[in-house]
Amino acid sequence: MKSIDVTIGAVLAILFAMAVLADAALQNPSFEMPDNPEEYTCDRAAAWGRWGHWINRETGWSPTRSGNCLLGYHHFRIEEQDTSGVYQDVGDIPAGRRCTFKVNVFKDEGTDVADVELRLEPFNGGEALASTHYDMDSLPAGTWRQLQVSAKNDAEGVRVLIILTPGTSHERSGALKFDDAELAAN
Ligand SMILES: [Ca+2]
Repeated sequence: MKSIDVTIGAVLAILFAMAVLADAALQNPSFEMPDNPEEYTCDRAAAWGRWGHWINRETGWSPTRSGNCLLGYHHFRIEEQDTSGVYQDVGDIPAGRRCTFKVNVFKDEGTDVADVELRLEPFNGGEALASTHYDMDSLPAGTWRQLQVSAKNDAEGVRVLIILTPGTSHERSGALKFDDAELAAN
């Protein structure tokens, strides 16, 4: 009987490990860690790539959703037409999993960003697997709202992206805050 107990214990341990794996690990999902560990106020978040303008890790903006830091899109400062964004590659997801990427956004009153896109791409980038678009009318001001996008990955791993398109007028207003990203793969 003892060996059966051991076997059952081993099976339970494996099932537990599989349940943990179902929650794929995004690194630095709350943007608490600076890219440069010796510079607390570093405006790049560790483990996240970025492009474009004024999408910065902020250590002094409030409210955060958790911790002390968030990702701030300084829309009111942007003069260019092109997008800004951040992304992260997650390698340890077997092909064929249903991947769901979520992040929380907080819209400041009067923000006129043209589009917030959550996107999934293959690991290391490529043609989008799925995109979800949010315009400003769909986001309430002054409160946190969770955004999400889902797709099955055709090959191992996935890339998650947040993509921001500035407003069409030359006078851009407001800002967006992002915090508490998560990725599940089932
Ligand atoms: Ca945070």
